[in-house]
Amino acid sequence: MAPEKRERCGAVVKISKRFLTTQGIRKWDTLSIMPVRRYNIESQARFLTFSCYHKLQLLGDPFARDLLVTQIEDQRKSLGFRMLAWVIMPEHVHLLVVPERGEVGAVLKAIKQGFARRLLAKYRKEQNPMLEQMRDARGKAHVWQRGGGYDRNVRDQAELEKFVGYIHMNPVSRGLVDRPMDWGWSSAKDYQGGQGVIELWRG
Ligand code: NI
Repeated sequence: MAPEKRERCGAVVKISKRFLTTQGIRKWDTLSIMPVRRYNIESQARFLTFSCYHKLQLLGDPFARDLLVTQIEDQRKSLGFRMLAWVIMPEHVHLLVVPERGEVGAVLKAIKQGFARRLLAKYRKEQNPMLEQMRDARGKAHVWQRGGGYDRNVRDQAELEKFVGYIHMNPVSRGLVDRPMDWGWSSAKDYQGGQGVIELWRG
C-alpha cells in the first residue's frame, strides 16, 4: 500500500519501517490518522491524559493499576475504541486511542467512572485512610481530578511516534524501571513483539 492513501474523511498514514524496527514490530499495518487539528472526527488518534484527584497516588499499588487495566480492557471490548499505546503511572494515565466515531468522551467516562466506583468500594470496605484525602469541601470522595484532563489530536505520523515513545518512557523518566518494557502497566511490551495486558490495535 502506498505510504499515504487519501480517504473521504482522512488519510491512512503508514508507520515508517524505521520506527517499527526501533519498536521491534515486524507486522503492524496502517494506522488511520487525520492530518488536521479538529475534534471528534472519525479515525483520528487522540492523546489523552488524566490524573488522580489532587495528584494522589491512587494508582500507586499494583492492585489499583490492575483494576484500571481490567476496566480499560472491558471498555475497549464493549465500546470498540482502538488502543495504540498506554501507560498507567502512580497518579496519572496516558492513552493513545482512536475512538469509535471519534467520540472520546464516552471512552473516558466509561473508564474513569467504572474504576472510581470499584476503587471507592474497596477503600470504603477496608476503611482506607486515603479516603480522607480524597474528599472535597463537601465531604464527597473523588478518584479523578475533575475536568476532561489533557486531550490532543494526533496530526501525523511523526507526532504519533513521538507520543508512543513519550508514553513508554514515562516510568523510566520517573525512575520506576530501567527499561520501558520492565514496567508491566504500559504497552511497551507489545512494541517489543510481546503480548501486553491490553489488546492493541494492529491495523
Ligand atoms: Ni506522564
